[in-house]
Amino acid sequence: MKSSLLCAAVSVLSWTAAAFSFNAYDLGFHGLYPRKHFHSVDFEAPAPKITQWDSRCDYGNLFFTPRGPWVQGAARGPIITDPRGNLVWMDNHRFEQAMNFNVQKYRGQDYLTFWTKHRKTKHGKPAKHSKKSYVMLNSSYEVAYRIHPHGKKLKGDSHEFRITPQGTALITIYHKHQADCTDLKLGKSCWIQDGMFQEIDIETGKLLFEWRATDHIGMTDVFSSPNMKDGHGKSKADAFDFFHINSVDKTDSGDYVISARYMHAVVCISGKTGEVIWQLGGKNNDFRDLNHALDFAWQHHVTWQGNNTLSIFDNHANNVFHSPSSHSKGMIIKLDLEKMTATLVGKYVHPDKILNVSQGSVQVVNETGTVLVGFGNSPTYVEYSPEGKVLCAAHFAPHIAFEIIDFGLVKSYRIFKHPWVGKPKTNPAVKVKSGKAYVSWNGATEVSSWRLEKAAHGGGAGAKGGDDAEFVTIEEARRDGFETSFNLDKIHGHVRIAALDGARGVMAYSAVVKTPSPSHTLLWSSFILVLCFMGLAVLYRRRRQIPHISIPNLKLLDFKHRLHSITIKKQAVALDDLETESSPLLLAEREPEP
Ligand SMILES: *[C@@H]1O[C@H](CO)[C@@H](O)[C@H](O)[C@H]1NC(C)=O
Ligand SMILES: *[C@@H]1O[C@H](CO)[C@@H](O)[C@H](O)[C@H]1NC(C)=O
Ligand SMILES: *[C@@H]1O[C@H](CO)[C@@H](O)[C@H](O)[C@H]1NC(C)=O
Ligand SMILES: CC(=O)N[C@H]1CO[C@H](CO)[C@@H](O)[C@@H]1O
Repeated sequence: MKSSLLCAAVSVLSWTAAAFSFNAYDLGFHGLYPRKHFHSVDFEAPAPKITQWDSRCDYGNLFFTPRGPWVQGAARGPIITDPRGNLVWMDNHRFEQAMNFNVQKYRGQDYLTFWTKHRKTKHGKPAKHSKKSYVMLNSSYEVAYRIHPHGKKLKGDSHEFRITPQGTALITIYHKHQADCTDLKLGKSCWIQDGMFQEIDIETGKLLFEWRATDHIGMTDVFSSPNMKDGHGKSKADAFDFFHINSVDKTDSGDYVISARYMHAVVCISGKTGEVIWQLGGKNNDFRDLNHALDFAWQHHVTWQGNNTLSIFDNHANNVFHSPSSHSKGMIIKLDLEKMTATLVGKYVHPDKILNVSQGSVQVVNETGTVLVGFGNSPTYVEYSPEGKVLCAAHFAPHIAFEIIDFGLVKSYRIFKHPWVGKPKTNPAVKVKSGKAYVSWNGATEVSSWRLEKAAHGGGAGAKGGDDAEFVTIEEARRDGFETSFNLDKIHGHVRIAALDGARGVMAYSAVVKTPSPSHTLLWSSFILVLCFMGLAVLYRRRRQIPHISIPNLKLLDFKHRLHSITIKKQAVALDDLETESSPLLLAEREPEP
């Protein structure tokens, strides 16, 4: 009896050890969404764990949008990190919720593009409804274009925002209306969520093309059936999402390829008539499968790669109950449009054989030829060689939060990799704290070092003006990730920090800040000493009354951060848009409309 118990305990332990490799990160000791904090700014950046690395991944920056019930307050918003996970830029102030964050070219310039929504305010209070739009930020992180769908009451949906070489935007829309649902066995009239897309000219805002699923797709061609997540069709609020469009792209011939998740198909739509030209996968498949090229279901992010080639993220599952033998994967499929055959030319499986129900992306990184796959609902991404060999793998939440049951506590709809040059119009942020000066400059990609300078004449009113002549260089330091620090030992008076480019030219100065004067330091240290002494005395007296409780290894700093994030979390939850994250158990990534 005893030995079998022991045996069970040992096997459970070794399973846990194997699954989470017994490290603090994966067991959740750093929280269910580990974050990096800074002194100079109030950001909570992701702290990804990299489990595999190859120098071929040292290229560009990563663009993603962590979200979910565990990503709140200062942790939200669009995020750029370098390939090793160091923060480059985030904005939790203007864009608290973003999805599909990417870099796209428009008229030869790179823009940061994403879908976002922000809560309107009414009499100073957050209103019930939020405003949704697609945003393009230029290299100084300013809104250069904002795009809205055409049509009364049509709202821009988060699934797609693609800019074409012709300077147009492709967007998706979910439109609720009443329809004849006899084919769905839901009666003569039910509420559905129609799948639509529009092509809009970015410069003029003109609508160039619009397509709607119910005009061209039979309702019997889908694999979905009414359920809690997708609605039952009984009322507008309960409209049945029968089609689930989740990506649109344009082919070289001016037609469109869309991903219809609930059809398990990629559909090519005529740019002239809106008719279906061909369908890959699903009930009306037109292609002969040469090597498991049609082995996908509930897919996302279909991209036209040119030369009759498609990339697809094959989710392969639609609910948490699934067979352990199947898994999600990135796929590259080559079509022959004369012989009507489909060939699988690339297959990208997660090293942990992840199977995930929603979201996800596949990007062929043009410049390196690698393939970056984001696993959507699971907070992990992997970069592969074209042949499918895992080069780099990382996750931004502990294994414990997504390997056992994955309720999407932390996730990113898609993830992309691109080179990016950012030149913010702000100034570097500086903070003097505990004998150090901390400096950072959100989004400034061209800073290579920092220079600490001191006001020459002991500071005072003159120093505030920031006249160059009055400052002398004390020290230079190479940029060290997002935030760099200088020791201020024996430096008294007013200081400022200059951001230097590769040629050591000054790009900008921080504000001028005062370092604590020696007399103050002395005063404070004696005051703190007295406080400590008093504290000790009180503790000593208490100890004789109550039993001793030891708190193992609790760092004061951690505690402060935790306290801080709890306060922020509370505020954020109160203000949070309940539409999206109130039901983490409903694994759909779509934005149910109010
Ligand atoms: C970015 O957009 C803002 C606002 O439209 C504009 O003032 C600024 O000049 C633009 N910056 C660049 C580098 O294009
Ligand atoms: C396009 O595909 C054909 C057939 O697979 C191949 O021979 C050709 O090299 C490809 N062209 C490009 C530019 O990739
Ligand atoms: C891909 O990269 C090549 C050079 O590496 C460039 O000529 C081409 O325009 C790029 N294509 C896209 C779509 O960015
Ligand atoms: C929701 C869901 O299917 N999550 C799965 C993601 O992948 C891991 C690894 O296979 C599974 O354990 C989760 O259940």
